[in-house]
Amino acid sequence: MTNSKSLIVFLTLITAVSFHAKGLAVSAEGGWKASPELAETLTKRRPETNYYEQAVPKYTLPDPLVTSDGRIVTDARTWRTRRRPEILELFRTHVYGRSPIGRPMNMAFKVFDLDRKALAGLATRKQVTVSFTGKIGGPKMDILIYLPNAVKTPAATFVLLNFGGNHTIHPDPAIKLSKGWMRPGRAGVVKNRATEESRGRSYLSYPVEKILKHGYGLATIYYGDIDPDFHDGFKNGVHRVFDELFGGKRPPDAWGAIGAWAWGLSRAMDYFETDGDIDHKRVAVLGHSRLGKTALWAGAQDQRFAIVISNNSGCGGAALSRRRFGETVGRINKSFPHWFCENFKKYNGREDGLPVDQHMLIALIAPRPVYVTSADEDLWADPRGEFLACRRADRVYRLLGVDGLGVVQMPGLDSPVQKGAIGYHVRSGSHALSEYDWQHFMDFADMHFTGPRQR
Ligand code: GTR
Repeated sequence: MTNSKSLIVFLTLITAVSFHAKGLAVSAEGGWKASPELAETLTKRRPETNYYEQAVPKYTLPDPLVTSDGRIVTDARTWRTRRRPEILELFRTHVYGRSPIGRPMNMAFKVFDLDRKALAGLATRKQVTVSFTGKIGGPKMDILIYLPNAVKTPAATFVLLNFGGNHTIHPDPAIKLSKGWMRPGRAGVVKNRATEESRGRSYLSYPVEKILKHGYGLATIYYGDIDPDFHDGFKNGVHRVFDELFGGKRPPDAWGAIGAWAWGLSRAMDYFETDGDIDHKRVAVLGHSRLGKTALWAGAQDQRFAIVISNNSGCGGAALSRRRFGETVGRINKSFPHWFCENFKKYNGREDGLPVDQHMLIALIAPRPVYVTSADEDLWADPRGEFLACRRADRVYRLLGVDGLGVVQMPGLDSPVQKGAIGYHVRSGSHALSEYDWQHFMDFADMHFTGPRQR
């Protein structure tokens, strides 16, 4: 290398380092920015994906406060009676599909485990089988519930679906080992079935003791109980049984897997309403990633969920589709053809044609509190797109008389915004559900549930 060449390399390196340092300083003060180095690395891995802010196309979002026939919504009543139902219908028709409405007629609950001195006396543990049709051999799910013994019941409770089976969230040997079909690649999964090896393997994402000590209950369900996460033409899980009840035909707006998982969360809520130890008026539904998309859709449809939390939900979750940053509609429908309804595929590569965008999904939750998180390294899920969806939902919250997000600028890294009914943070690190996230969910719940310990 000649001297002048090495000088150029040296100067470029210095500039890159100072640019990076400056980038960090800027994000601490005035808003998070994706690391350019990370964007470059990810682009090399997936050249067809956009990871650069400057390459986000110009787009116009549909206005949550203008009805499809052009009327401006200026009062809460018109929102509730006209615009909200209209938006809900649009999401059913074009995105997630239509699920059976309400509680199935013969659904039955069976508490098959009750231990009031679980986890060395810290908790009451219950395990409940929900038989969706009440028929032997019919589809069913198991709910694992831990309730804090130190607070008076009924307890405010977090409910979430899990990826690996209930037994993966904690080493407690009494948790029933999940028998359902599992996606390959998870620790302790052999031939698509869980083994004892997988017990407690996901405990880092479920700080059970911490949640209980804080005064909250925790309920969780293996998502594959409701619908196994692979494309089988909707023959297994709850789809087949309930599709049959509706004549066996699957129209282009029939429910996909996310619709089914969200429906399962509502069935868990049906159970909570019957359990005197759970405060069903103070249930927060949450989920990570694909299950974050699910939590948002569950909370949007079922207003019994008092708080809704989306962790790194990305495309088809909290992120605005029109930005086409990271995962896109076309990409997600290709990788996971069973998640959304058939109609959603019409918008592959034509996001601007969608009559909704994801800020309207958040608006459907209003005025109930909603918390959205992103992770610094999770550019696939488009952190800025997730923040912007919150910001664009803010007007609906304000129309309904509550403070929404309360900020215009994206906050810096690890600087949560938790002032109003819309909470948001972008945390250091990668795509995951972490203890940091839980800490902020609990703080947020304390604020909106008037504190679990004051009872
Ligand atoms: C990815 C998918 C994301 C997200 C994630 C997950 O493969 O592209 O939309 O849902 O899976 O659920 O872990």
